[in-house]
Amino acid sequence: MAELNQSKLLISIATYNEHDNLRPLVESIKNFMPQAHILIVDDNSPDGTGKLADVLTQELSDLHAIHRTGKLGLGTAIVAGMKFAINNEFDYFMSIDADFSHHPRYIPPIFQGMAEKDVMIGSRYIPGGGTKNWPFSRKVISTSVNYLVKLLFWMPVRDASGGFRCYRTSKLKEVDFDRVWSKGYSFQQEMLFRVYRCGSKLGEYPIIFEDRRAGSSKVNWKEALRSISLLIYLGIMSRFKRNL
Ligand SMILES: Nc1nc2c(ncn2[C@@H]2O[C@H](COP(=O)(O)OP(=O)(O)OP(=O)(O)O)[C@@H](O)[C@H]2O)c(=O)[nH]1
Ligand SMILES: [Mg+2]
Repeated sequence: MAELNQSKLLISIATYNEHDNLRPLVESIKNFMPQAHILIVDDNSPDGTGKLADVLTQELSDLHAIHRTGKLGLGTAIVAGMKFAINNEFDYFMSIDADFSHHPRYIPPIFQGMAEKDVMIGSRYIPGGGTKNWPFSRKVISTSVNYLVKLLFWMPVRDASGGFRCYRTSKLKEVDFDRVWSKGYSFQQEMLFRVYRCGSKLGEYPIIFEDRRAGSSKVNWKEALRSISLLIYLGIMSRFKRNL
């Protein structure tokens, strides 16, 4: 445990139109994990989230911001954060949504889990975990996608689609980011599969996922269908090809 306490953790927040959530989220993360550095990856949000990120970097030490030119997708925003963690010699990389669906109170126990694992997942589908205020349709789709992923990839986890995760950076270094196909929703499953193939030990910690606090939902059903097709293709190809 002493080793974990002395290590460097980067907590990365991808943002698109999260102005009203960002400041309270950053304050809450600092409250639960004062020693962590925070990175904001903003895609030129029309609501001024990027400008607020710059204000916060002036106010707080250990806070960094990456500004991209336009909405390039959550997957590529997380990869940008992972590359930042690698290039700046962080030992651990954690991703968290900006809308309080992933409550910062879970950061310490998820991080503690890294003492024995290479990836820790904030999990809705192990005992103690769950969802709150989620429409029935999203519950059904999320559960079905997780069954499908289990069938396709045989990974020893119950929640392969959640984005509240901590990775050991040394394992991320083994992943060839240029080979990652997903830019949208399937990114979480694909990245998990890629680190798992590198021999990572996966762990889960139960979380209650709450629907977003502020801002509007950006769910895109066309992208969801595209992601499911991509996962099916990747799962089948992975049986035949080592070099994906
Ligand atoms: N930088 C960046 N962040 C994004 C992009 N799309 C989504 N995000 C962020 O990624 C996180 C997850 O996206 P959400 O929109 O909350 O996705 P969701 O939880 O499936 O759906 P809702 O909460 O209903 O909108 C949030 O912090 C978003 O602001 C993007 O294209 N670029
Ligand atoms: Mg959300």
